[in-house]
Amino acid sequence: MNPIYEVKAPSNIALIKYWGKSDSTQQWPANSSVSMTLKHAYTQTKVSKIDLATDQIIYNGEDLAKDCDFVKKINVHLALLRKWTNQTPTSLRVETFNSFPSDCGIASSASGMAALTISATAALTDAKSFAELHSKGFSKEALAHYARLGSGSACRSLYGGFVTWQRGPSPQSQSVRQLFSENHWHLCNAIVLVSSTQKKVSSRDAHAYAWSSPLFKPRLSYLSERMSHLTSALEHRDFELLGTLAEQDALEMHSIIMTANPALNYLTSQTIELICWLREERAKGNLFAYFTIDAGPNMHILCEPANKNKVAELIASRFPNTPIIWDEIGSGPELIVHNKEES
Ligand code: 2P0
Repeated sequence: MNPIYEVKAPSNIALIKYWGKSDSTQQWPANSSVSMTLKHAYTQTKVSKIDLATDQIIYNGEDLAKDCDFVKKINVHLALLRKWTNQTPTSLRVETFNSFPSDCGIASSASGMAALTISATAALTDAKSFAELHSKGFSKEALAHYARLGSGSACRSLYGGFVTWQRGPSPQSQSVRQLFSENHWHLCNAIVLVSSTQKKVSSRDAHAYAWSSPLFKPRLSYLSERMSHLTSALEHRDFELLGTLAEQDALEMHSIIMTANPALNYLTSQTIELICWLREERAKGNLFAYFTIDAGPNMHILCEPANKNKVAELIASRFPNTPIIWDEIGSGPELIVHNKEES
């Protein structure tokens, strides 16, 4: 009777974006980044050992074909985890579910790779908690390292609250840590769902083009300054400063994407309309909210809880047909182990 190792890992939204890599094999980012861990946008992954020759991958209830890209990506990551845990011959059943639309700029690869890394490592090592994983040599830091190899932004989903992924002076010295816990500052995040269509060019490909934009090197030259201002905004709960920096950083990332070779564009005319609208409402004093946008068309509106109803009301009156997914700062991943008969 094999137990089921279930992990709920959150997505995260970057306030200072990871964009571009210095070394793609070692997943060494070109810059350090900071994110806020979410609560309701998560991936739930259940892993158990099976007596079959190959792995079984089930995504949102569907038994996926072995040759689809999603399964291939999971297989590559499972091979890495088997090697790390020294459990090469073990086959696994992986059942995974996203609480939100995938591949459209809500960081499903972050929550997905974090959930897969923790659940598969726990299953392969028979560890029933993070403490047990740690005692067997699989610390959160080490799990973040392996999650990062699957997808860069996934390493930040190992922790709750506000999290930084520091580039460090070499690929080996990069690190991930919590800056402030979720109890430090309760922020809300309204994901304005402009489109839930899968994006045409993956973030992975787009990262590689960053270096060809003339704006990329100038960005890298002053990011450490923005990072220290952002850390100070978080420390002092200075929402205006946090929002100003998050907007600058998101627009800068999209400017790089749009001026790279090949030039890409993740924004739509509705995203631009939303940007103009939100800034006008803020200038008029109607809305104390700021935005950020990941590698997709959807806008993440950041606000403090006292302004949540006002944000919802104004969006509903100006964009009545656009769905909103409400989220907030969250506490990081959870690991639960079930015996098969109770699952
Ligand atoms: C981030 N994004 O900091 C940035 C901002 C999207 C926009 O990291 O190649 O899926 O797997 O390391 O993590 C999305 O890219 O890329 C991303 P890989 P990933 O969240």
